[in-house]
Amino acid sequence: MEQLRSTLQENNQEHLLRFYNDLSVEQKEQYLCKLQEIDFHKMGQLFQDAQQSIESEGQLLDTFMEPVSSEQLGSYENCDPTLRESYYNRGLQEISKGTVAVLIMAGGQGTRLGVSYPKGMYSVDLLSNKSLFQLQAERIQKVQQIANEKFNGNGKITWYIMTSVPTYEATQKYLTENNYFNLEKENVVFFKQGLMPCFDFDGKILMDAKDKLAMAPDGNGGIYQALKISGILDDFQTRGIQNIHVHSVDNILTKVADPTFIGYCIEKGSDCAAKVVKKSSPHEAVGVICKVKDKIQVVEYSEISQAQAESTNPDGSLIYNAGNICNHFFTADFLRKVANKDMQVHVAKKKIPYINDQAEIIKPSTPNGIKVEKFVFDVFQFSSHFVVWEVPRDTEFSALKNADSAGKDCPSTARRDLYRLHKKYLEEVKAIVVGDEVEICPLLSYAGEGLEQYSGKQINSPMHLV
Ligand code: UD2
Repeated sequence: MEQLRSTLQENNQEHLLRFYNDLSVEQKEQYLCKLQEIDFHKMGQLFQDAQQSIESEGQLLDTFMEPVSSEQLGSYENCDPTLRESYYNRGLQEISKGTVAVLIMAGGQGTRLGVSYPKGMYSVDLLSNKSLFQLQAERIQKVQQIANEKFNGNGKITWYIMTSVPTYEATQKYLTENNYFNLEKENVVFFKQGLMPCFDFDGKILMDAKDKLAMAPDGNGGIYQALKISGILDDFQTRGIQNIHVHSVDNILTKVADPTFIGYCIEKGSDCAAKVVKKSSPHEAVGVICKVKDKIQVVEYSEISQAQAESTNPDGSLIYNAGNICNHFFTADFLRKVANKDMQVHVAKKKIPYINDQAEIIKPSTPNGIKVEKFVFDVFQFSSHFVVWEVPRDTEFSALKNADSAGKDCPSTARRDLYRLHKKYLEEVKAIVVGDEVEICPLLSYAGEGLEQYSGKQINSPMHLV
């Protein structure tokens, strides 16, 4: 106890013991254990770094930012169709050999969307009424079937689901109750990312109970430590998994286990890659892939300065135009390599419920502290062969971030973009689609293939093809 007290004093955190004497013997024991798990010196360091990045407001980055060189940018649209087909087949071949896994980052809390349950469970009111998780699980089944039929294999895609402490229970319950949407139970693996303490603006860690620190998920960059601590890196080894497609939960168009992307990365000998789309506007809420001090990285939309975001080439196109869509490829070896790397932290000013000196719960109406989180893309600098794959927005990206009142990146734009894509797939096989509400079940077609039966046929909206 004395040693802990002096550690807290050294790090200006002794206020964490101000309710200690009010606790029962059992509460005291549990609280001390939790405090001992925290490296207060490191937390103090994190806060100093955090302060610096808040004050610089993106200026620090400006002076060192450069666009990525064009030869590092692969592009679906500019790629020779035969070469693209070979990437697609290479990806399918790896899936049929069982070396491919999908890892969905599902720890985010759907605050902006305005729901209290995990976003993967959200339905954007499609004709099928399917949730994001169901669409993703069915895309896995379909691409697995295509791969095994083509290469006469029996490969299984393992679906790893990273949740945070707040999203674990609901996610696990939802997927088990829905029988993993017919994926085999042994190929669905849940694991949790870590938590980080929340600070007030003076660097003091907040408490949200007499025996509890205010904690928050450590960001999607928590994945690397979580993979190690949860034994998932060993599970990759056991299952012979070498290629992992890591993507966000909240993009309704995600090509889950995308064979073309996976094949491209493997053919390029890449250990780490990112999918991008051309930004829709200078201030679109996506990070940009660029170089900072000659190291590849993503500068997040919340950290780029307005000047850089708006800077244009002579032809008027944005200089920083490679919009990160939270859709990555890693080899298992690379994930093992970065598991112990100290990651940069990012800060966000937030409204954090806490208890005051009278132990009353305060729910602030304005930001009262900062949350510290790690970003998944901060490991790109450790890659020995980083590549970028640019994809068309209309076939691969429609983010679900906000409630419909926002008018963009919301349920109605997600629903609209999925219907538009599926209508395009049908018109590509010369079907005549009357109206706009047409949905194709992923078990019928993964990405527009296998629809020849509709050639020349008229399809009247609303229509759900299964
Ligand atoms: C993310 C990207 C941004 C852009 C945008 C596209 C990061 C850090 N930023 O911004 O560059 O690609 O998406 O829509 O990736 N998540 C966790 N644990 C956490 C926090 C988030 O698993 O602690 C997951 C979350 O469930 C989602 C993904 O990471 O699947 C993106 O998270 P977000 O919504 O917090 O990121 P956003 O939209 O600010």
